[in-house]
Amino acid sequence: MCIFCDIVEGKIPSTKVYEDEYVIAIRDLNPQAPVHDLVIPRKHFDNIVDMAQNDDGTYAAAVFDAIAEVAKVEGTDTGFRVINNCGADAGQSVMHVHFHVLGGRKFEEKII
Ligand code: DGP
Repeated sequence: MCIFCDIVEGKIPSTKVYEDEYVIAIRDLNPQAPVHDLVIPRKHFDNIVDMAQNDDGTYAAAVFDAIAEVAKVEGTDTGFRVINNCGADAGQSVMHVHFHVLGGRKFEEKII
């Protein structure tokens, strides 16, 4: 069972801000900034390593396009931050690869 597969399939409700053939983007349940969306490939990959090994580049390209679209749709395209937590030690809590798009405020120069 995977929460994000269920969201992709519409079994769990979410607020979608963007979708195409390969990815969806939804508002994060627990936002850390005025804009906090998650770009999620429709196909299940556990994390970036799984995606790098098993995607021919289609989903990776779609993720980048979607990130740019989300920033535009959310009105934060003059500055935003993209975060991926890869693996438990990095704080990944949902084991379906996803990319946090954060914006709507100025961030510090320090990344963490
Ligand atoms: P990470 O820690 O990188 O695996 O981030 C998981 C994010 O997913 C976290 O910020 C909260 C969010 N999240 C978890 N469950 C749900 C859900 O059911 N709906 C939505 N919209 N977000 C969720």
